[in-house]
Amino acid sequence: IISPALDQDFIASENAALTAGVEEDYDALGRALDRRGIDIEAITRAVAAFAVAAPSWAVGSGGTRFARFPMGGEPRNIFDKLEDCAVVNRLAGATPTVSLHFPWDEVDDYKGLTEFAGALGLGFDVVNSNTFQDHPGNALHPLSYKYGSLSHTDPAVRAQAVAHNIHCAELAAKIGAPALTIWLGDGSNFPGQSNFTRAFERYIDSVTTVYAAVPGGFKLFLEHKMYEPAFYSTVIQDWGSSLLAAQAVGDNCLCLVDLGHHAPNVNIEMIVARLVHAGKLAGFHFNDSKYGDDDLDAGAIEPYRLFLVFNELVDAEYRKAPGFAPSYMLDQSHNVTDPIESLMTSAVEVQRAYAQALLVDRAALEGFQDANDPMMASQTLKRAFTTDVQPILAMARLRKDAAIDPVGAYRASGYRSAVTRIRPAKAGGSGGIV
Ligand code: PSV
Ligand code: MN
Ligand code: MN
Repeated sequence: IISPALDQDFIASENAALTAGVEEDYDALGRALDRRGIDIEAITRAVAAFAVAAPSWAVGSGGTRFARFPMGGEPRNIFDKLEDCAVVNRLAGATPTVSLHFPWDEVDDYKGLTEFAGALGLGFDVVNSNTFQDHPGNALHPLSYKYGSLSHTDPAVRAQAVAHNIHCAELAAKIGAPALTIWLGDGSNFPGQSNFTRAFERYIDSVTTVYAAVPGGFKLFLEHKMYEPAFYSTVIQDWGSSLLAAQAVGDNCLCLVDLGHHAPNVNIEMIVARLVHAGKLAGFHFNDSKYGDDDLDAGAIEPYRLFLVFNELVDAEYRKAPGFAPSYMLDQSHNVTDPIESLMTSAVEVQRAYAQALLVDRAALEGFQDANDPMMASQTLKRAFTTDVQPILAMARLRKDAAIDPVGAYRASGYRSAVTRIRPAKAGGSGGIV
């Protein structure tokens, strides 16, 4: 598609009216940070270099198990999805890669797909397998996953799920993706339905078989989730099970943290610290939630928690934690917003949390911790969190030729109406996640 949303001159003209204000605010913030001994340019450089992958599955309207309300111009295939992701990256300047989901995003020609993405300025990040639903008509999935996949009681279903994951790793190699994330829905709905120990052992055995088949250096990420679709027990329900499994499988098997996959009130930032300590932090699926796996936009509900997660990540960077190189991805479902607007906003919120965490005076914090001064320690974090870093984020975008105001520029571009004219309307329906 040829759209102003992807056009440099259009973005520059949208930025023109806002540039003087950004420069003024940036200079003022620079002086204020200088008084705190912080070089604003160093922070802006780090923010500009920060990237988070966009999920291919999030550019269509989401839904709940009750209903899905489609919007206009929903992507028909992975090529349309990549065009939408290119708009997200072009305007917000923070999502240069896309995470694919197989078999949803399977094509015949991966060289062509990689070239198509490259022409849009996009690369590929970690890929995802899917054995949490059946794939009718797909010859590689003749057996049902109704009662599980990698941990299924039937060795034939386990073998099918193993083969699918190996296939996904092969596709990852074709597009230059560095890792495969395995999230599955395996679990049980009734006490007694499943033997916890035997299911876990079957799971570890299956993942070990996948691991043995993938090339050296390629990573497997295990994604835990407390509940849903299974409502009594889930095989990899928390970071403890995830860590035990990753340790049993091998060095290149790591634990992925999706922010929505925990019990309410769980201290996620502490889980992050523990996984860093164990050298097992794979990375993140960023989103936000109030109740469960709500998949709301990152930073929409609990921005302080997002900041505290980044505080741990910056601390690990600062301490030079061995092997620390997490992958950052968004994983959201957009039921009532335009997904392009939500993804841009979320990418900026994740960047914001990173920028705020970079402002923490780490030497002072360590001093307050060692001196057992909880008030000053907590104020040190709050001081960083309450600093308005908006001018840094805007300046980083301006310097990258992205939009100072991504949502404003997107609306002015008319992209949604343009794709609504080209792409046929999709059905709504009574439920389903994608
Ligand atoms: C499951 O809730 C999840 O977070 C996993 O990451 C899936 O791959 C993704 O959603 C899309 O269904
Ligand atoms: Mn996820
Ligand atoms: Mn989820």
